Formats: sequence, C-alpha cells, structure tokens
Amino acid sequence: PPQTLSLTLILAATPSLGIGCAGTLPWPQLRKEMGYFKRVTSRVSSSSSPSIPVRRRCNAVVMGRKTWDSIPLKFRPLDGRVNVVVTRTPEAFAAQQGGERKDEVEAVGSVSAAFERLQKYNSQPGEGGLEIERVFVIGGATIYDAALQLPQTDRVLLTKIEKDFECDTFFSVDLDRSEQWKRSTKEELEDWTGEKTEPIEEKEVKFEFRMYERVT
Ligand code: FOL
Repeated sequence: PPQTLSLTLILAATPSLGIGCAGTLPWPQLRKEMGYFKRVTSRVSSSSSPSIPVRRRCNAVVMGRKTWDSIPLKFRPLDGRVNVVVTRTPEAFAAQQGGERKDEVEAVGSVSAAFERLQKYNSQPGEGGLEIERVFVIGGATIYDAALQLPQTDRVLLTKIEKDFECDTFFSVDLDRSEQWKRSTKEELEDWTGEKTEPIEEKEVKFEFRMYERVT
C-alpha cells in the first residue's frame, strides 16, 4: 500500500469527449462497461490470510455533488469503497445525507481537500480505520478539471465509446493530442487494472478500454 496516494481519473467518453447529458450518462446502460468500472474501482491487491490483524484495505472514489445525485439511490454510496463527495456546501450535504450509511460518505469542499482527507486515513488511522489503496476520481467535468490541475493525478482510465451521443458535458483534454499524457500498452493496462481488456460491443455500441499516464 502506497505511503503517498496518487489520483486516477476514470471515465467513459464519446469520440467528441462527451461524458454526460441532462444529469446522466449519454448512452444506454452498458452493463459490461459499468461492470468494468465497478471491478476496477473496487479491486485491491490480494492480502494473504494474516496471522496478526491488519487494517481493512479498500479504494476510494471522489466525485462531484452532481455525479453523486446521478447515481441511483440503491447504488450509493458505491459499496466497498470510501465515497468522498465534493460540494461547495459540505455541512449541508452531511446534514442531508444524515441517517444511515453516513460513515461511508465524506463531504469536502474541494478535490484537494478530498485528497488530504484520504491521505489522513493512511497516516492517522481512526478506530477500526481503513487503509486506502487507490483513489479514483469519477467525475464529473468540473471535478476532472480540478483533479487534472493537481500533481498527484498521474493516470487516466478512459473507456473510448466509439459512437456519438448527444452530450452537454465534456472532458476537457484530448489525451492522444496532449504532450502531457502517454497512452499505456494493453499489457500495462491489464497489469494495473487486473482486467482482460478486449474491445466490447453492447447494444450496438462498441467500446474499448485505455490507460494513459502523465509524462510531465
Ligand atoms: N467510468 C466509466 N468507465 N464508466 C462509467 O460509466 C463511469 N461513470 C461515472 C464515472 N466514471 C465512469 C459516473 N457515473 C454508477 C452510476 C453512475 C456513475 C458511476 C457509477 C453506479 O451505480 N455504479 C455501481 C454499479 C451499478 C450497476 O451495477 O449497474 C457500482 O457499484 O459501481
């Protein structure tokens, strides 16, 4: 488990870099794509049966308040992962979130505050504390933009959706045309994610999984 955390953006985008429309995803539900998202953001390095108790290891997802709202109630907070929601009004969010499952969700005022909060999990574990292994920034556009400004952001997992859909929200960086980002090989992608990553077609939509690493 890393001593200093880094941030990985995970997103799916159309050829014109569309990521959202009217508060939801632009394409019809792609179960295999969502399955990839769930497995990759949940998977932690396997720990063999320890003879002494160790802290429970899990990943974290950082998202904006609108992305939180877009996740079906029955799926949020995303289970098995620490959920951090970025909002200009963290107190109001915490109060609203209120009752159940409150412990699994944290509200903070910025992406850098989310990062610092998660670093503290590892450096000052609370009672029955979790150990955070990987941190995924899961959107939306405003949060991706903020994360891209942070030096801790060193990786992007992009699902390239090969068909255009009407979108009102876009990712701001064309990774293939940026000097800052280098596309990883299929092998590097599979090693890092633990996934087999053949191109998929679902509901007449083709998509493929890519990884990019920051080079500067
Ligand atoms: N990245 C990728 N590759 N695909 C996405 O669809 C995606 N979506 C978001 C961020 N990054 C992404 C944000 N939107 C759920 C719903 C919307 C969402 C993210 C997650 C969600 O409900 N996930 C559940 C699984 C739901 C299911 O099985 O249908 C989860 O447990 O992760």
